[in-house]
Amino acid sequence: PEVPSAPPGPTAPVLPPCPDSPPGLVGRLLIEFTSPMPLERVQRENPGVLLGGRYTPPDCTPAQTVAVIIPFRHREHHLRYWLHYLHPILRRQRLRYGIYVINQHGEDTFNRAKLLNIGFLEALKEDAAYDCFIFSDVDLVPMDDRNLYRCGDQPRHFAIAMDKFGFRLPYAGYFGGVSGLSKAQFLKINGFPNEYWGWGGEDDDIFNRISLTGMKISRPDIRIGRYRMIKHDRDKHNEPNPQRFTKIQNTKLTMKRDGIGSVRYQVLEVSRQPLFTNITVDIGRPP
Ligand code: UDH
Ligand code: NGS
Repeated sequence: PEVPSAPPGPTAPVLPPCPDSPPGLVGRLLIEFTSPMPLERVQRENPGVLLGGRYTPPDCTPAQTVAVIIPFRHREHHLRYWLHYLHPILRRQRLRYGIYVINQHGEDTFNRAKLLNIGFLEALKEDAAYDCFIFSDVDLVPMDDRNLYRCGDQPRHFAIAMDKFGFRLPYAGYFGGVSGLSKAQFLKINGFPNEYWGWGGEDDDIFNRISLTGMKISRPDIRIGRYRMIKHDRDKHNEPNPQRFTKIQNTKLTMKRDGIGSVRYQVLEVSRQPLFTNITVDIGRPP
């Protein structure tokens, strides 16, 4: 007798793979930070974003799942602009993504790279499917939606033509602002350093880790990797780190012991907001 086939009934539609070049992109964007940006407005304008800042394209299946990690403390009004501009861009790019704001608790010295390490671990706890991690400062907004926030076969540097640097790289090895690594690339370099307290050098250490493990930075076209930075004064408790110049000379030695395998912290709160997941962490203080 013949084996009966599955009965007809509601099944999840199989969506085609998302295209390599998303069709709905608009190219160059007008970015400004003058009009006020209430969070209620940003929420109203992004109804398709799910709780915690998650999004999945309705019409295709993306190849990757992207966690966007933002190091954060006391920059609420920058975050509102960032969410206002980035959600529509990421949606047009047909990404499956989630937004994670890693909020440093307390007033001790800021530590950007340690917060990014924590973002990697905490995003994976939320969803083991994340395989691409985009690390973005909260004050950087891309001026062109063809700058696709996804990972490739080499670590990616996105913020290569910032307005404050005259739309050029400040130096060949610059890896600051916005960068992206696949899970495998991130683990290959033992993640980011945890021992850069205060401003500067941590992005150069990450660049060293990538070079030392035989990888090469990939970058978009200079006409596409353009960014506006929201102007701001120097933050409190993020003074230039006087140790940064010697530390970046020693990446080869330190990267084995200092990285994703050695990050110690305590999660104080995970709060799923309409447009992002806010994770408040105690990361300790410099020794
Ligand atoms: N960040 C915070 N809060 C802080 C410090 C840093 O959220 O208190 C985050 C934020 O995502 C920021 C990123 O860390 O975008 C990088 O820090 P930064 O903005 O201080 O670095 P940047 O190089 O500025 O942009 C350094 C001070 C520039 C002073 C210029 C005065 N005209
Ligand atoms: C380098 C810093 C980087 C920093 C870059 C741009 O000198 O961390 O300037 O800084 N490296 C060291 O200090 C060793 S910026 O002009 O954005 O303030 O990202």
